[in-house]
Amino acid sequence: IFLILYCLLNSSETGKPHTMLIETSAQSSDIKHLPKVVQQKKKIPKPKLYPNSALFTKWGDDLTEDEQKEAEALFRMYGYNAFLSNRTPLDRALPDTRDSRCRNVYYPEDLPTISVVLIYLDEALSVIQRAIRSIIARTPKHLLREIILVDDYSKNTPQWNLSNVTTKRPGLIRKVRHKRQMGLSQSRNSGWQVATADVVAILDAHIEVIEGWAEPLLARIKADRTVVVSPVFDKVHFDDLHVEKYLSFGHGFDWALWCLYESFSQDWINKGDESQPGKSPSIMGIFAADRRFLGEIGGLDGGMTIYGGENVELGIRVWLCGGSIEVVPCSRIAHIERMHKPYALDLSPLMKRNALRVADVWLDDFKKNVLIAWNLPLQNHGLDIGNVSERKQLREKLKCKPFKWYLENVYTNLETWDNLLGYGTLKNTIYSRYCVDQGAVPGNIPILYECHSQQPQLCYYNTESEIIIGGLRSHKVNSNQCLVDSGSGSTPTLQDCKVARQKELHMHWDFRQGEAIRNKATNRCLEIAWGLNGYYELIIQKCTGQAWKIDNVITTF
Ligand SMILES: *[C@@H]1O[C@H](CO)[C@@H](O)[C@H](O)[C@H]1NC(C)=O
Ligand SMILES: *[C@@H]1O[C@H](CO)[C@@H](O)[C@H](O)[C@H]1NC(C)=O
Ligand SMILES: [Mn+2]
Repeated sequence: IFLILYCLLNSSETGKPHTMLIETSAQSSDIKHLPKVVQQKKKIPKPKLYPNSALFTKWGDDLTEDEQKEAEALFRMYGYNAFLSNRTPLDRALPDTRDSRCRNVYYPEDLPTISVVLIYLDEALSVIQRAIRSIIARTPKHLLREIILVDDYSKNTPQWNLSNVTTKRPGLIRKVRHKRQMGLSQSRNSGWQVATADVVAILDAHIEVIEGWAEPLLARIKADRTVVVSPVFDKVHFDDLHVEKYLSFGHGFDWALWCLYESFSQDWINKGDESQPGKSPSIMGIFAADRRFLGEIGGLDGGMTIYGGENVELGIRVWLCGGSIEVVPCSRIAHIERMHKPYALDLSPLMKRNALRVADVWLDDFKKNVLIAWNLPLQNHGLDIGNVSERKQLREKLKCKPFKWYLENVYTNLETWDNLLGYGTLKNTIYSRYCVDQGAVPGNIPILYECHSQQPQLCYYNTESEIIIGGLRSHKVNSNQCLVDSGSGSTPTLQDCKVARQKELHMHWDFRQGEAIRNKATNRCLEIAWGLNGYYELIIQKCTGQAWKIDNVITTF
């Protein structure tokens, strides 16, 4: 089976669906839950001061009230359990989440040297210290040139005492601090600029590397300097900091450019060796590359602001401009999945702006798919995407391939959305305050509902005369919901479009902007009628001449 999983965890933050957790039942016995620092004695339960805080759902039963206050305050600041981190050994042991085959690989002594860049904004000191400790302890000494800390203008920069982590290797740690917040892209560039080793690994600072993480990355880059590689991230739970093994996936995205994990190619699966690197359409943001090659292809797009899209931009550019991307399962990094990120409560506006920038520079005719995914008009969306002329020049200078090549050769799972005629909310002209909406989920009865223009109300009309309701999926393996007239009764239904096509349900509609929506098979119309409950209802009936409008028209229909 082919899996697609969104990578951002909490939907309140992003408006995106939840990520499924990827549990590996086969290997879960490998994973030792680390001893909890806070002793769990069975006593009279302490009163919970924060019953609604995610931090205390599964953790912290035995904390005193003062401890709860401290832990909650730190959690709000960092999005993870900094209270526990401060009380956990910096050199704690981690489960070895590698495939057993990885442990027997022989790597030559003369691998390229590595500079490790840790970028951060408002990160707990003990978390950064633990990252540094793990890198020093688990990277061959003769290969580790330096660790570069890039502080993107954190609000509370602690007076750092790094003596616990650096005693034996003076000069190993270098610091860069931005004078104002410049975002993920610029942070990565700042680290790259001061790096001196053959290879640069750019990581988040809320990570711990797992034994043997560097060698497989360095070996791939030594074999081919144009390969940009990513380790596999295992999940560190934000509350009790235990490590959960994740399966190896490729890194992809949807047309809004939200990141997601997806299965490697059938070729990779057929090899039957999960320790082998797999080709990936994109990267998540944690990666290693030949330092000079990364410079030659233009580093990260410095015009990106704060958060989002920069990883997809790099992924597309690497593929189009002469390189490739691989995820290397033998290289593993335990990464804290924060409950919330320090950049903004709602990441969507940041993401949208950067996504439009990627679309403008790289996507050619497929730029419209990004606009459709964000439900923006094709002309004059009115958002400021900054100056992209330098990035367009870069694309010319590097003689990069057209985006179509990427869709045909690299990311073949993306649906190209060629057949769309119109998109957006669908409103009846006699009562345009209400929109067609997919209705209750689970369920398959579309309704009329107060307009909010979120995914449940996004509708599409295409050249097959299908009406899709409730969002449009970006990947060929996924399916949309099509409006169907069951032929009797007055209730409209939604059916999986692929199934509806197979079963030849009545799913084809004559529709022109500002006119009736009439089923080709039954000749009945989608209309609204005053219901017994005192509201307008969405129904199918003998046509009475009602008209509909969809927000955006791609091709006149
Ligand atoms: C690091 O060292 C300082 C003193 O140099 C000490 O106060 C602090 O607790 C140490 N941090 C950890 C996490 O061990
Ligand atoms: C965009 O940047 C280029 C150089 O990078 C500059 O020549 C051009 O004037 C800028 N355009 C605008 C509108 O600022
Ligand atoms: Mn992270």
